[in-house]
Amino acid sequence: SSPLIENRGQLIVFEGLDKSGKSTQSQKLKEALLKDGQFVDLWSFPDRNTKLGDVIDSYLNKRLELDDRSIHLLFSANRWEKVSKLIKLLESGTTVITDRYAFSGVAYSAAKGLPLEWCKQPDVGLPKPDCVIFLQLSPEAGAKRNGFGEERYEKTQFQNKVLEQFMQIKDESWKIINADQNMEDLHQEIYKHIKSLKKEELKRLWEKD
Ligand code: NYM
Ligand code: MG
Repeated sequence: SSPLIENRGQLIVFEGLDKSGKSTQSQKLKEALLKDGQFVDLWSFPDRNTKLGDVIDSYLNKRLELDDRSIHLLFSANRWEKVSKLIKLLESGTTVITDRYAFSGVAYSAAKGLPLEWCKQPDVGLPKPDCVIFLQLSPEAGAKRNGFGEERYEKTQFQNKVLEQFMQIKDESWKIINADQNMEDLHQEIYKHIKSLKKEELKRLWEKD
């Protein structure tokens, strides 16, 4: 492949239900790749540190009510406001790991009953991840983990619906991993998979190629 492809950073996305271990595992992957000498940035969506993110945080903490479509578009806008920085980082050779991305956007909104195709549209054209690590954990196991139930959406029945939607939107770039195992084994499995990825040209999400 061309030097441009060889030198670009990778976009690695963690997805999964609430409390599936994404934050812990994305942090551990970042540390491992840094140790290998790579440039790595760790992001999360929603990014609650922007003005839009502040509104999203209020919604998730039930201080604010919004129409389902309105909040869906805000989650997407919260990704788009960071895209130029994301592309700059990838092109300059930094690998970006994100804790959630557009797949959460679609899965959580579609689980409310919004049409799947409608849900995808606002995120069409975002940088396509080189890999989506999906941490699979049963909603029942997630519910037993610390902190579950505090935010909007953290109800076992709803999480089951979200899981169904995630399974609708997965594609060949997904690696589904059993998250119900110890932290270190899980990390090793993820790390090995990431190391096996071939470098390819950066594509865009949900565009016909
Ligand atoms: N969420 C997250 C959405 O509903 N749409 C989105 O686009 C994104 C990125 O926000 N329950 C939901 C999923 C989570 C919640 O995320 C907060 P986290 O990673 O649990 O802080
Ligand atoms: Mg959460």
